[in-house]
Amino acid sequence: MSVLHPAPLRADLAALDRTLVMGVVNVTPDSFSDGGRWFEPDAAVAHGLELLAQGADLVDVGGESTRPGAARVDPATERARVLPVVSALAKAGALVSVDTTRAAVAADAIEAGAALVNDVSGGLADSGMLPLVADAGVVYVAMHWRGHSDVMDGLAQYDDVVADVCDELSARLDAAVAAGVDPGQVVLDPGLGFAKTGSDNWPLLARLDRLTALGRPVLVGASRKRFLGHLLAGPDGPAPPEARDRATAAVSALAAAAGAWCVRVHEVAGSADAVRVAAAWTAARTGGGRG
Ligand code: PMM
Repeated sequence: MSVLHPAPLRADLAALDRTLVMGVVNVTPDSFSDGGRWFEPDAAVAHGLELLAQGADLVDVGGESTRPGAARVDPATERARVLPVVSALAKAGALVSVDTTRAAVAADAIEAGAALVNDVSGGLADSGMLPLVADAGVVYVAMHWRGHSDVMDGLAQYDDVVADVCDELSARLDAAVAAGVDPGQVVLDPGLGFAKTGSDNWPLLARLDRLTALGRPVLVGASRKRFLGHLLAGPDGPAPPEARDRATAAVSALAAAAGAWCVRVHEVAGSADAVRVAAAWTAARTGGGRG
């Protein structure tokens, strides 16, 4: 087995020797990539099921936009957006992750069937989050973060972006362990686009080995992000979010080949193929060729 999985992870997924694909279900009116399309609970549930049918291994349900500049939603609104969707998808047999920085929302989502907590603040936004994760024993994604979306663009100052992000994530892992979280529960994420300039994202991808060297599974969320829009810019300016899916799939292939545990994507089919290509490629290199 070359892919390092966190624990506890559902047995069928823990048995896979490839990078997993997390499909994004944003129950928000204003996400940068798909804002508003799945805002009604029924539409969000149907979209989650469609992503699973297209090959997602798990789905990530979020009710608060983290688009650069976005204002916060209140906890009651966030809760009302995510809980019915988490509950319905979990009941349908999906492995569900909840994308929240709030401990109370995470606790209710776990109660409703979520098996993962995806916290873009890595425990910094809510002091109750790490104790909750320790207590609940769920998989915890700790993303690199320096501040909420309304201020994060001003916080993109690094001496050496790869070293600084690794140091800050390492500190979040230490904080989680100090709060009683088992290190085996923790997944680390470089937080592409969060307090990062466009050019900060590429070294983080290119040196994913520095992040995997911290000894924890790594999640990569490049899907439809601004830096891909700039990469693919034409005469009319940056490519729009929906035109970034092929580039996202290319990142998924490269991230998987570099040892990522999971890729978080809006368009699943391309990345589902990409992670399988990377697994066959890696297996052949290590002498265990398949297919
Ligand atoms: N990016 C977004 C939201 N949640 N979670 C993790 N772990 N990593 C990410 O990179 C990440 C995330 C922003 O994208 P969206 O608004 O399209 O969901």
